Amino acid sequence: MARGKRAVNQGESMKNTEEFPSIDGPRLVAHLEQLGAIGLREDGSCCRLALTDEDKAGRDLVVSWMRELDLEVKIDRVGNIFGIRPGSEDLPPVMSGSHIDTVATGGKYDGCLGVLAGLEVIRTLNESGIQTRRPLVVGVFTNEEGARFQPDMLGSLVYGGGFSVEDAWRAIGTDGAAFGAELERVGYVGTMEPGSMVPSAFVELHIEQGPILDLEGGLLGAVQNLQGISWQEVTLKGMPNHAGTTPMRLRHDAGYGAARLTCFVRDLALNIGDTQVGTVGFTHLSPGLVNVIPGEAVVTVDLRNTGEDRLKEAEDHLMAFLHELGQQEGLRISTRCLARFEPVTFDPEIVSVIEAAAESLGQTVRRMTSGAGQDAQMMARLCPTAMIFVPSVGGISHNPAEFTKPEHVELGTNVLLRTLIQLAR
Ligand code: HGY
Ligand code: MN
Ligand code: MN
Repeated sequence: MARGKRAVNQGESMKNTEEFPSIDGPRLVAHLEQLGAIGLREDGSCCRLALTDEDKAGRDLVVSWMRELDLEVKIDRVGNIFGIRPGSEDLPPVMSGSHIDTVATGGKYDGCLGVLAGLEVIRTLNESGIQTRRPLVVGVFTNEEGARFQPDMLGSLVYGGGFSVEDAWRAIGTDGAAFGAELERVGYVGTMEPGSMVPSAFVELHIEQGPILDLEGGLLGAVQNLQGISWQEVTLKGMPNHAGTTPMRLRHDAGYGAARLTCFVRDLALNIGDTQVGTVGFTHLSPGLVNVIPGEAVVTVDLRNTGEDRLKEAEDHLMAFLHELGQQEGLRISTRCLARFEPVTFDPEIVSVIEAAAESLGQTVRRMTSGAGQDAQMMARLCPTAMIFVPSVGGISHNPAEFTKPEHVELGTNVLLRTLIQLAR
């Protein structure tokens, strides 16, 4: 049966509304606000960096909601949390979820929507007395953002088998703290073996974090793929010297090297074009004094592309540039890979079910690519996986202005409910 046809059929089969209760939108929005108040800063941003006290407080709140819903709570060896709702049969579960850690200047929706929407679906099923054939699980993955510990998506990467527990425990944060020690300090060292519970399917609801749905006026995205990510830390070592007495021709200025690199990354992305993006998000100059030529610079480079070959091409151009820059300026330049993930294609069947669920609610849905890294990209290593996107107003994210309208929060969660029930039949 042609995919589109099946989707319509599934859409037809989903039209029967008494099978599908509606979630309580205002209740979900209130929970997003309640979680968003943890780690709230004066500028309105959320700061719950992975495994900090704020992250612990968020975890404790979510676990308390899981227990209220009579879910069995399991925690794995890298702190991933799973709330498990039994099905009528003891089969591999259908899993949803996301992350609740934030970047240092985050919003209230990134990740949190996926976790709290999953719990709202379960709360609604409990209230409606609906039991699914398969168990339902809501997952909360550790350190998705990668803002403190790299690589990003660390918890789901371990769960998906792409990184060992030991390597995760050894990761050193940007503040010098060790992942394992922090996990112990916040009390989230579990005994469950990551990856031991293999779902039959994984569906993540997430804000788009980009401008497409908002600009196009579309309401929903069925995410079919996700771009590749390359994170590198570049260290440039020159010669610290007196800013007044050192002639320009004798300088080995690491600060100038960092500036050249920043401009190169932007020009590289523009020259490659299409989906290529490039960002220098962090630069640190030392000694960082007004009258000392910087002796050292540390710069992060984030390159992404939907095509693996073009991402590799961008990385090759970067390396060639750094080699030439080092020779021109007499700088010793080294790089360290912080994260490297190839593009991911999600499961077309799951995408079709998401489309059918949206259509059963009379909504239009467009197929999309995720520009952001997601826990779903790691779960796709284990089971059929796809994502649902709802609009981000102004395409803004990783910013206190991050906002998704309550009606879109509600709509996306109702699509998630129908998708999960359909998959858990
Ligand atoms: O960087 C990302 O795309 C994600 O927010 N970790
Ligand atoms: Mn996210
Ligand atoms: Mn994010």
